[in-house]
Amino acid sequence: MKITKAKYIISAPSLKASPVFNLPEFALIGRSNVGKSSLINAIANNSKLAKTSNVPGKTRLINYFNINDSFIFADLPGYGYAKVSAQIQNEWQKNLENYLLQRRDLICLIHLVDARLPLQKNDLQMNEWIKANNKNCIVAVTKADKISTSKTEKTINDFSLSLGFKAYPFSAVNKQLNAPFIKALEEEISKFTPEIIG
Ligand SMILES: Nc1nc2c(ncn2[C@@H]2O[C@H](COP(=O)(O)OP(=O)(O)O)[C@@H](O)[C@H]2O)c(=O)[nH]1
Ligand SMILES: [Mg+2]
Repeated sequence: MKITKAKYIISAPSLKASPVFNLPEFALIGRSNVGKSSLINAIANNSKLAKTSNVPGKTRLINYFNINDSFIFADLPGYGYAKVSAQIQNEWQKNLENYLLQRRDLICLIHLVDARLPLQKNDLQMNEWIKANNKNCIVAVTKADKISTSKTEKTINDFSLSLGFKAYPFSAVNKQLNAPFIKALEEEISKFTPEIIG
């Protein structure tokens, strides 16, 4: 897969406000700061496409990116960000669940976890939810450049076993590590059958 174009499309507050693209869609889920925006930028070969920062944003929006006119990345707000009111969190939870359960062309969730950290409580909660709802999912183990090469294989296997989905190393810094992840995306995309319109 050679990415020649990537474009930010829109930020939507809910499923209802989301356009239908008729393209296979991947949703990026993970804690704030795990590397969701960096993953999008790395795949898109555009360091400015999705905002990356150390300061997690407060905005609860689904950010849609069109990659190569062949698939969509939906960047979801990171979980584990406590500085919003319980009411806003509950509201968003409903919105998010609605999107994850009803979005027509959502073919696969990408659950991002940090290679350097043990699975956190909210990672495990997310994983339970994904399994309870029978969602298709792959795990991206981010910041893989931060762990020694000799540990990578075991780390990936451990994540895969703990979460019950295939896991792949990912690095926005050392892109050579990303080939198996990209291949997994391609495999998911190849299973997509577009809706016949008209
Ligand atoms: N070393 C390294 N740092 C990363 C990687 N991915 C993200 N980061 C850093 O982690 C921080 C959070 O990344 P970001 O993509 O904004 O996370 P998000 O909140 O999940 O969107 C930023 O400082 C990034 O530069 C990676 O693969 N390797
Ligand atoms: Mg982000």
